[in-house]
Amino acid sequence: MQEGMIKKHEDFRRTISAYRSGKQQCRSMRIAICGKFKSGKTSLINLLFGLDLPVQAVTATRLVTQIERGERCYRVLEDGTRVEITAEERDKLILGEIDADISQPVRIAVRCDSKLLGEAGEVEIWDTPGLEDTPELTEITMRALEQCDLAILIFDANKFGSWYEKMTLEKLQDMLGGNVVYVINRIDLLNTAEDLAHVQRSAKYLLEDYGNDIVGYGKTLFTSASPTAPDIGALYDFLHTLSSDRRMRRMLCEAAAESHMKGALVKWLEILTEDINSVMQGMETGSPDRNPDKNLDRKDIKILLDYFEYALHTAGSMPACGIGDKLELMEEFKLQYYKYAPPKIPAVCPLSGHQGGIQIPLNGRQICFGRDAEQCHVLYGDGTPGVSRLHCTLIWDDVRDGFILADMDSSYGTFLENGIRLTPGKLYYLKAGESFYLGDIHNEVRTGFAQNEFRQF
Ligand SMILES: Nc1nc2c(ncn2[C@@H]2O[C@H](COP(=O)(O)OP(=O)(O)OP(=O)(O)O)[C@@H](O)[C@H]2O)c(=O)[nH]1
Ligand SMILES: [Mg+2]
Repeated sequence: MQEGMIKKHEDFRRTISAYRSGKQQCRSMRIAICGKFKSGKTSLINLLFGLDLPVQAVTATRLVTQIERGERCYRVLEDGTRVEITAEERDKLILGEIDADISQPVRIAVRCDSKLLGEAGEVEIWDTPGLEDTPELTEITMRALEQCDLAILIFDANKFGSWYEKMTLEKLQDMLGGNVVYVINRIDLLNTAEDLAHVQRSAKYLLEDYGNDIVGYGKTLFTSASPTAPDIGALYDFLHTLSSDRRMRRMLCEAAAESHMKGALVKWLEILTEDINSVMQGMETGSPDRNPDKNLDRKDIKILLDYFEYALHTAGSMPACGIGDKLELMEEFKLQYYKYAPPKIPAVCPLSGHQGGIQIPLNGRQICFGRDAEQCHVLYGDGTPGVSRLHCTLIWDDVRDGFILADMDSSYGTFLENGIRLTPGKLYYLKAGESFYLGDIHNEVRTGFAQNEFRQF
């Protein structure tokens, strides 16, 4: 199998099972502050948490900055390890002045001791790069949102309603199961009370369908992060409620986890469908991935089939996760797979004895070889030279994909095809196609799979 193909599916499987087991919910609640370029995200965070993260009129925030309870600053690497940094390095990294590859999911962790982060750090705030600034920064923010439980979407009061495409609102709503709260910032720049009333009416009109029963629908807070006329009371109160309301946090985390899982499943099913269609086309022509250098073997196709079944089963147990046409695809894929790679039936073929020349399927049981009709499945006549009453046993091991042979303390011994004599009672592993013999080379037994895979006798 193409390395990438199997790895990709393994990653999805791991993500889905983490959501299913509820592991995603055993961490702090993550709140993303997001919004368009220069809407005042970082300024609001500075005011709320008494921080001095870089706020500049032109340079964009280029990395996710995670505000958490504690002291010091860290750079969080892709694998989760943390490297301590100075405040100066922190600012340079955030503004992209240090040559950090921003396409890597590297975050900066800034610690502070605000009680808005909960008594024991139950809440984390993620400051994100501007949405719809550059595709690269939007992608970073979107990936961060996939790991967050609630989004606070910041608007600029002066440009309200002029840029947020319905699509962005829908996307956030979907991604977080409605865990979205809206903030209209820069209200200090509105000239009159009439202007403010106008923005309030527009907000109601635009946002009233977004949200959920936990946060409310179209929940909108008004703020100013102007250094000269700050007004963050409404947002502070909201965060304060959250940090002290455990039940609400749990409900929000559950709602977010369910919709993240749904999002991951939908994406996975799409990719699985694409790969399976390509593998099926390949199976018809005998080359499952249509690339002769990287043929999928039957084990890999089976893994793909198992993942597809798992994904469909999980999606089937979730409300509003349409899988109708995918079930048909799975049936078709199964049929093709079994045609392409018929199930293996481990079997033996003794060359002598009562069943000489006959294929005997193991059918999951341990089979015994010898002269005793009471105990043995593969029988030899009384007086057969070299064969004991109960001579040896053989069983198929699915995990090792091979046979296990053991000598039962026979008088003349059991031998591998290279002539090595088995130590009685010890287990020997044989690959399908390998032979062994009882006492004498004439009593050879061949192993393999029923029907087609035996050597010619
Ligand atoms: N008057 C006024 N200025 C603000 C307000 N909020 C932010 N600013 C100013 O707007 C500029 C950009 O603010 P930032 O906090 O960096 O905005 P941001 O959304 O974090 O920007 P990016 O992360 O780069 O997308 C700064 O010069 C702030 O001082 C506000 O409410 N009122
Ligand atoms: Mg910023």
